Amino acid sequence: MSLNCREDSPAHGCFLEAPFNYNEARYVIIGVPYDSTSSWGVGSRFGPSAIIEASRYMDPYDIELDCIPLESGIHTMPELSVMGIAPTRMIDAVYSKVACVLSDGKVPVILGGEHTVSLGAIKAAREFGVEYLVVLDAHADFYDEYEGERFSHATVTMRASEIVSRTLVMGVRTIGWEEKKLLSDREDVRVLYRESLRDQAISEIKKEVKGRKMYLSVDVDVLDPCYVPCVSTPEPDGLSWRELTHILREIIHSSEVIAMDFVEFSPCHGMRSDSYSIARLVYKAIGYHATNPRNGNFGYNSNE
Ligand SMILES: [Mn+2]
Repeated sequence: MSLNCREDSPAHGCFLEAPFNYNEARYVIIGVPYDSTSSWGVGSRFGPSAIIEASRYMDPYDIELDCIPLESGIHTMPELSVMGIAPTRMIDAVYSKVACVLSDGKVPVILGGEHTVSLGAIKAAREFGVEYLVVLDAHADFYDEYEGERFSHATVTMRASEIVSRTLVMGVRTIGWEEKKLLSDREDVRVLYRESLRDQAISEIKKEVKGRKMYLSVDVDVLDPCYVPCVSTPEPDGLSWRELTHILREIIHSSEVIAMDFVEFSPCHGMRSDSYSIARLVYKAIGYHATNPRNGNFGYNSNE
């Protein structure tokens, strides 16, 4: 495996305008501008740059955590050049980059792009001992094939579940009959529908993931479209900001997340609030990670 992960900072700017070089950073932002298989609302190739641009306007102090997670070091890599290539080649490119960053002991934070970008990252994480996958998504994405394609935004969780031993999908509020049938044959995959995401279910999940090495994938359409209207397939009755950040905090503080992604954001022209919200969400997740006593430098006491 090549160990040359270090590259110059990108021309389009860095997350939070952070001046950290690769060697001194704990977290590495990897933009994957790819949207070849979306069926509706193509444009997630512009997601990574819109999130990074919006992040420049955030204050790095986190009120909830009472610390500056940025002090752990966040480096932004140049975007991967994957637009227009076949999904399998894009997945290979993501795999190589993420494996490289993991082998340097850093935490890759992938910004999509459509959801298929996760597959390369999950494959890399699997080689670093991850057996457990948590996906937050409005959609089950559990088709075996979609429009003749095995690697598609609608098959991504099915493909991902073939890489890891255990998959948990949270926040689903739309699913096909065929997907439901495929799921009923799979004891290793659990779907928690949107309406069952109550406190009790979340504390059960917290126990289940405790101490486990984990990959976390957030399709931002899990949020209600009032927060993030510009996604490939917006679905009503999504999670509120508070519900989602609560779930992220519980999962990230209980388990050992080694890599994560935020996908499916398709910025709309002239709208700034949702790219800002996603930048904030990415930074929140980094903050939760940095304040997990197993991972971080901040000694934050979560209420177990
Ligand atoms: Mn989705």
